[in-house]
Amino acid sequence: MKSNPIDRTCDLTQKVETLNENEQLKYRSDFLRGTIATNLENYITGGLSVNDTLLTKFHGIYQQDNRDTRQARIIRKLEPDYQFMVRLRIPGGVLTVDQWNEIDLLSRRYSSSGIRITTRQTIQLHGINKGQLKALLKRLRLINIDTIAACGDDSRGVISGTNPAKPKIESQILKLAKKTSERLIPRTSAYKEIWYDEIINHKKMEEPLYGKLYLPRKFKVGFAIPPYNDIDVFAQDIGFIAITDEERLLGFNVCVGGGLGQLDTREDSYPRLATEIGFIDHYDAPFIAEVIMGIQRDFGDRIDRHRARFKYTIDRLGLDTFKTLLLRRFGKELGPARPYIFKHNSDIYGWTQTPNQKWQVTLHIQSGRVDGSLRDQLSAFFQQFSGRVRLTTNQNLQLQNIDDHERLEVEMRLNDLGLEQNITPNLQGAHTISCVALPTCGLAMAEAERYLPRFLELFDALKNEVGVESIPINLRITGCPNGCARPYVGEIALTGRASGLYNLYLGGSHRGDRLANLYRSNLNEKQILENLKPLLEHFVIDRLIDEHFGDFIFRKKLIENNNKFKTSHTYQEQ
Ligand code: SRM
Ligand code: SF4
Repeated sequence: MKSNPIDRTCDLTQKVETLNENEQLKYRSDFLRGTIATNLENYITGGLSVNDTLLTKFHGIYQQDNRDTRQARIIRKLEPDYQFMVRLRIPGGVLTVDQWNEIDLLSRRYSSSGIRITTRQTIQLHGINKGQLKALLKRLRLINIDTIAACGDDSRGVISGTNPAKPKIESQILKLAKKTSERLIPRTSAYKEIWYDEIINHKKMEEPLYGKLYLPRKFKVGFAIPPYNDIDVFAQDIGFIAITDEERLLGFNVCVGGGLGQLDTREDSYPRLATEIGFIDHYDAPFIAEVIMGIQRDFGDRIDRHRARFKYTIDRLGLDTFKTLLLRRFGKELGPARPYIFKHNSDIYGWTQTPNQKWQVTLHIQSGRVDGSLRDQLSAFFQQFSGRVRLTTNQNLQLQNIDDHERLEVEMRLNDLGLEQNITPNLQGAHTISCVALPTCGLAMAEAERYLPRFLELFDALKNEVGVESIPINLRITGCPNGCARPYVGEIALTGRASGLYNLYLGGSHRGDRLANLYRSNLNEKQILENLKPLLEHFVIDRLIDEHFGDFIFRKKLIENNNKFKTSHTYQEQ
């Protein structure tokens, strides 16, 4: 018989006063209600109370302010230009055309900057006014989309990868991703009460899985289908790597304890690749995810919030203790991890035919931003498209399920609408992602999305000058060390330190299975390019056949391995 994952080893509620402020807030919040409903009706301010801004995250809503106007408003003694970012929950990133069309309409009505596809294959809408939040969420409900747990100390959007050679397996895994998401999200009826105005008797136990404290921190689950590591499976709290034969999904290798966020100011803060712990049958994935999340719920650090992510719990407990807990709660041993190969962690570009005679194509969307003329072009295209839409974790849009007889027409319409450069994008652009950063992200120290076009142009020019323009290099740019564009699994990464200054990381693998290391700190644009140039020149001369830049940096030991992470996932030279 399976053990009960809710079976706790410690009763945290006894010592809630000793926990950090976020924990105490959650505990007192009446299952995430706080005073959100009342504060939404307060039109004197465009914002919410500090506590409510923390609680609305669990509802998928972030209070932000426009940082471009922040200083000027302080001088004029005005309150910040409060606005909200709403993150949708779309497990596996698949949308119908009708859903896309409605989101497009909603973005025109409510968002200040279009649609933003995120690195966890969902959509964010920025710049929503407080008074419009309810209307937006009610409209989303009509297309079966909610925003619950898109943020907060809970199970975030469950992501799932692609493999056009195995469409049946891809669909099976998509279903598992949705099932896992359903199983792991909070159950509180606060969401329906606050956003849909439903009256619900909430006297019963509202959170059988989470309890009053929810998780110590965010928790991320993802499914990858080799040979593609498009989702960066080793960056997940739980990563499932599909093990398949030609036809069937056999099961998953389970990886635990990945996470990328770090603080440059704390020695005990580090990115960590997930550790492979064994093999499970495919139908066990949602249950083991619940069990592992339960271990994090019960053993995660609720005093030091920065050390609360699961990666630190694993390192603090030790892998053996973790495995013992897992065995006790899961009820059976995992099998030995099975072999697989990852080729790369980017998206697949160009037209691809699947064995069931359908076509798919990836539209590259720079930084995932769909606004202005691009939104109009896509809107015109989707008026007559009968396939399905898939968001990718590299911030792109995939058009799937295109019938053989429709392919030519779809291609011609994309070309007519001027979308051909999205199908065959600039090579380096197609391997570059950036986070949102300024002006909406409250944690940004430097530009990322808005800086990307300029840096890309300079980097492309450098690659041309050196003669490596035909080699894709995974480049990731973030506005701070938090790692939202997964910089530490890129081959080259810039992480923001201050306006115009970045840390330069090098040496991640093209497959996302080795961390990049810090090469130089606090570089301006000129210094970044000056540092990269000799390394690229060296690469041209000493490169092995088909070797990628990150592997070259690593093989030649051109960078010191200064990662503080601990993991048993070791890089195998291929
Ligand atoms: Fe992230 C916080 C944007 C994926 C690590 N992230 C934020 C916030 C909400 C800033 C905040 O807390 O106030 C950013 C909102 C910016 C804005 O204006 O929209 C933000 N993160 C994003 C997105 C939109 C980046 C993008 O350009 O696409 C991604 C949304 C994902 C989603 O749809 O759910 C996004 N964030 C990630 C990833 C990548 C991933 O999950 O695959 C990571 C690294 C993996 C990880 O979690 O370790 C990531 N975000 C963080 C962290 C650092 C967490 C940590 O362990 O220290 C923060 C800060 C925090 O949580 O305190 C953060
Ligand atoms: Fe904001 Fe930093 Fe995440 Fe970029 S990496 S979105 S700057 S928190």
